[in-house]
Amino acid sequence: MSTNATPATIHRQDYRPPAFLVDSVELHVALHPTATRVRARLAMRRNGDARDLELDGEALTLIEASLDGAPLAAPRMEHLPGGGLRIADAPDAFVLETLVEISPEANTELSGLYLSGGNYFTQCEAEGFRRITFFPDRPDVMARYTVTIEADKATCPVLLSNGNPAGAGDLPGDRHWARWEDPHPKPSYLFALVAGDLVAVRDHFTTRSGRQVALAIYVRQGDEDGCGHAMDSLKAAMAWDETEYGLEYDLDVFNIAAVSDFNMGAMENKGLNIFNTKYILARPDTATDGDYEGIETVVAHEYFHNWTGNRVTCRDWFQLSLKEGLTVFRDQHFSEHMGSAAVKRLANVRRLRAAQFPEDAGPMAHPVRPDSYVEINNFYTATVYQKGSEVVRMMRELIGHENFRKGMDLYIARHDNQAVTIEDFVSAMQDASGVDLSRFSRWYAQAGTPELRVEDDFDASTGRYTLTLSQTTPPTPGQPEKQPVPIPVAMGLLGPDGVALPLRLQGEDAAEAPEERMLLLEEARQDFVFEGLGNRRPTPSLLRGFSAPVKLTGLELPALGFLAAQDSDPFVRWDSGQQYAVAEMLRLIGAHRAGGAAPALPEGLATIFAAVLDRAEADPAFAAEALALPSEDFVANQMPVADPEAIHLVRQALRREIGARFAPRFAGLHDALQDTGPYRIDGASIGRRALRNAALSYLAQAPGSDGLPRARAQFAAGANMTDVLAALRVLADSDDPAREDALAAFHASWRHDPLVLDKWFMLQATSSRADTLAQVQALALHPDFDIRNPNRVRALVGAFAASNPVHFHAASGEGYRFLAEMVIALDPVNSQVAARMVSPLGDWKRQSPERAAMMRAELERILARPNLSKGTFEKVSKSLAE
Ligand code: B3K
Ligand code: ZN
Repeated sequence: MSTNATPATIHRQDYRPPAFLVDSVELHVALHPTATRVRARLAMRRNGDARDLELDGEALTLIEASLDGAPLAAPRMEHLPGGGLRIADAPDAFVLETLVEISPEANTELSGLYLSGGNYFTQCEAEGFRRITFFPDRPDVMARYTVTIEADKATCPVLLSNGNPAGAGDLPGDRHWARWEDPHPKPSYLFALVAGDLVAVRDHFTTRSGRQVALAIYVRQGDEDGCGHAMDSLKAAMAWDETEYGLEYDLDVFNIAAVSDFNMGAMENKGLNIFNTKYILARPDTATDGDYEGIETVVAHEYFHNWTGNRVTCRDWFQLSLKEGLTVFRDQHFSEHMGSAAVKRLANVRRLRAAQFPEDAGPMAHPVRPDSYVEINNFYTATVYQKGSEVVRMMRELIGHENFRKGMDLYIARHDNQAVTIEDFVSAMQDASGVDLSRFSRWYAQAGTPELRVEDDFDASTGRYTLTLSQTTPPTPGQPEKQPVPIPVAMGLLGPDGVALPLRLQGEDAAEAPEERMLLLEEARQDFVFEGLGNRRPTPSLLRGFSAPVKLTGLELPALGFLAAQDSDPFVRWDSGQQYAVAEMLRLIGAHRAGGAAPALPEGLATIFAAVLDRAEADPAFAAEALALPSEDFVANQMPVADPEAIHLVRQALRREIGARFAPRFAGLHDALQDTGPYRIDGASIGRRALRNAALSYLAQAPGSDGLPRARAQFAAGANMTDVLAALRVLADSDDPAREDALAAFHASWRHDPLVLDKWFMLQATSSRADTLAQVQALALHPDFDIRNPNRVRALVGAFAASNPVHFHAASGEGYRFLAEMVIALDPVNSQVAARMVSPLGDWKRQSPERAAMMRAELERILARPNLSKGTFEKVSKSLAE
């Protein structure tokens, strides 16, 4: 029996405006590791009929409170069950003063004010401010903040908060103070404070209207040499927001502080972004190309929030995608501009399919704008972020790029300094473009990934081609019936020779037939009739650029092979190759399960690979993507009942066969693409390294090849972390005699660099070797494993459970048990991270009955723990629902 009381569900429809507003906040924070004192002076006023004032609060010790100078006490003031405060009979306007004590040192949740490496940091989104002071902690209460921080001079030389600096001075007892004023009203979730022994890497930016902005990145001493890429990315993002959207920065300073203990990637606090060190620190010898790309994206993302999120914020947390979907769209667009646009696009699609599609098909499926939640932190999801971004992208394609820009201008002009809804955003787009978006809004309301099915018919005697598109969206929890959504389908038709055919829809003028166009599927099923094709039977190239977040089905192998080789659209070329590979893998898995012989490389697939290799050096980044077989999870998601062992066996066999078949070409690429000059982080250099390392990885699979010696040499050469890690991954997956030494050497070199050590954990957690599960269990007891550090937990536990399906789904059930034990151990320490770790266990419906029963048993075991956090409770109980 669970001893957990069922926590309350919050419903979107229950939204009510705040009963009281806060005009200004004066905070005085006297820092101390175990007894920080926070004095808050709130100028408040009534905003409705309610007489009683209710304030949120959590883990606060109240010292004193007063209203308009008069001390407050029971019975007028009472403590509420969750930790909040109620004050009866509040006047229309008043000043409320409270003094509380909190312990940053005891705060392992990393929400509110906490200590990391002796320095103070805050994290307030979504509901952390209530762990700092009593407050109406909801995003539609926007106030002006003045913050005074006081601390020991020696341990805390740096004192930072939001806005502009507004004074500093010394205090008796070797203490000092600093004041910060934020002129822009903001919701409490954007409050931030950083204090400690940090050093600043400085730069500056002049906005296009001439405002001088002082930029600083605060890091621990010794990390200064890792900030260059983050700083460059920041300046590029600031310039991009001006040229692309006309949006300038609005304070005198922009500060970033980096912290090793952080629940997620970064946080967009006004004027004082706080970042996981993972998304700031990078040197060629410590960070991979992927890390560099992540830094560029996340720095830009947080910067872009200054307008989409901070100046215009969310009315309530159901509107989260208003800021997150839009800001992901903005950062993806920026990154496409900074690198190879086509390759960035398909990498983002790959991520969407890996994370969001399964979420949409699983127990936690929810619309981009959810209808209810228990713990809002569980809804910072791939659906809200990535699918939300795809919805914005579709809207831009539907109304046109110019209208989209007008819509953004209108949205900001209308709602600057307001807390608004997704409807407000759609209305601005609709009003600016004149396009009716009411039906389109279903994308925000309906969960589940639509399946787009294609059928076609060609009449060579009339030159008429009928393309029939139909859509269905499977039921999701709480949404059994689905309506059709408008699906923009960017498309072309290829003639038998691969040349683009003119696209003339029935009734159109022959003179204006384009070679590419956007069809809009609005109904469940529609015919699109093309004319004037003569006797050239077309092959349809659909969903170019991934014009909608849907699953495309209905194309047969010959068409996929043809598109993979011939289409002009890089996304369709890549995707057709992937779909082809999935179809063949599913066939081979079926044959293997039926007791067939060892899987052999299908000739059609070999032809596609050969074509990719032929063109590899013309676009190495694209080739690296096209050479990657679909992941084991992706294949599993296409099966009614997954078979992790068979999938792994077939995928590994194909990798071996591909390695063997093309060994000389892989060896040639590995030689030819070796970097000679200094390490460079431009798109072309990244692409070359990606292709070279893809070649090495295949080569190492080929029996009798020199792949492993090459990996050893590449590891030893230590040119840069991208190449070192790629080589070490090959060794870590192998039985090579040098494996143990290489891992030990890597550990010895980097044991003092937490971000690099995370890679050491992650490589072992995701190894395909048979002994991986035992290794992972041992690593959880390693002295360098620290359950209080979220990066380390993600590197070992998260990577194993989410990215090593064959071992996580070990037939013994040990993988499930390991994850459950970690969740149980983590929940009382850091419930946000614990709840995130639960997801892989929720996938039981897709597994065999034996595995499903073991997964459910582990979920039940977690649920039976006393005092489970509401976040973990929500994830586990929803995961168990039939
Ligand atoms: N807004 C933050 C995420 C906060 C997560 C709270 N659990 C970072 C971002 O999306 O930019
Ligand atoms: Zn964001």
